[in-house]
Amino acid sequence: MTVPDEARCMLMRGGTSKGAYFLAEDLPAGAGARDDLLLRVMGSPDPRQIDGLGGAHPLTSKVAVVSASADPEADVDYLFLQVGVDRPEVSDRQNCGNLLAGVGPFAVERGLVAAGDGRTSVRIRMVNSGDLAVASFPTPGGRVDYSGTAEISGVPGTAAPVVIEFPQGSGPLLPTGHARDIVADTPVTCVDNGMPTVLIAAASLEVTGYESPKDLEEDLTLADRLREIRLEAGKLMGLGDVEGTTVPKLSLLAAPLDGGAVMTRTFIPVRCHTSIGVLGAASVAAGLRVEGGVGEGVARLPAQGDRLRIEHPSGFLDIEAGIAYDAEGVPVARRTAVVRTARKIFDGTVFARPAGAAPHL
Ligand code: NQM
Repeated sequence: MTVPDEARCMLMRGGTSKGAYFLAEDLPAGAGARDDLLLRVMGSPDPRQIDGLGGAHPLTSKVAVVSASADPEADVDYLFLQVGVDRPEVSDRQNCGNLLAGVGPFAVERGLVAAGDGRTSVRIRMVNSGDLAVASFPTPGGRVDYSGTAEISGVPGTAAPVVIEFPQGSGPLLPTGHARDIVADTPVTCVDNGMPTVLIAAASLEVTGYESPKDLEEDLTLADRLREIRLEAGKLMGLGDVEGTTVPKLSLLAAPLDGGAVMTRTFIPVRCHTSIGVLGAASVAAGLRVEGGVGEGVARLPAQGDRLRIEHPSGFLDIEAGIAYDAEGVPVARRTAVVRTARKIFDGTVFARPAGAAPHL
């Protein structure tokens, strides 16, 4: 297999994450050669990713692969790939709603979608889940404008808003079929509104849910407990053996501190998120509304409307996510909508570490 050592690439911040965006045609067609190149582009495996683009954290070791879509309901296909930081792994088992924020602007920048004069909407098929999303953003004069006044917690400054809407998702909202399960002696709600997530009241793990991500990551007793819950919940959710995978995520819930619906600490799944993922927040928001779920008695839901404020370690994320009950009384997700921002950081050619030059670990 001959794998190239360079590729056309755009580095973008998408929401509170950062990643390398590629046209599918600019990467090797086979998954083996593609992943080999991406690991070397990111500088993985290496905890510092010193010899590549990666930022030494899962939130900055991400890739978006974008192409024109054959689906008549979509303009582009978006495949998300999570590149391991200290492990030589590239996973397509999860989606990423944060990098999704950059996909529409990237599609316009690369000429896959023609910009409207003023605003552009791009219909995106998320290849990882098969679900659709629609992103709209300002394109004055037919060019993407990244500047604006929208503010999102976890990103300094302001930027142009990217409004993302998800019509109803494809899979079951409650993958175990129950509002509440007991997993490793712990009450949980397993929910999937775009991201398989296990909701747990922080108090049931003897933490407050207000600790810093660093303090939680250093709590080895907690790490063992979360690992045990995740492995068991993964099986119950139909995900099989999740030992080496990035899903399900785990969100610890505590009462809100600042007028929101709930405070969260989300494990993705080993590192603790410095904010919260978009689809992770969509799953938390929908899960809180499920009657009999573990959010009851912890969350404070607004009296009306679909809008919820999810508090997290660096602020909050406002999201519209409603549920309904079908004729059999099974909860199903309705439309989800969120505002993110994105920014082009560089556009050019990325030069990968040469094949075979693995870093010393
Ligand atoms: O849940 C991190 C992120 C994410 C995922 C993760 C995301 C989402 O913040 O939609 O965006 O959960 O691994 O980038």
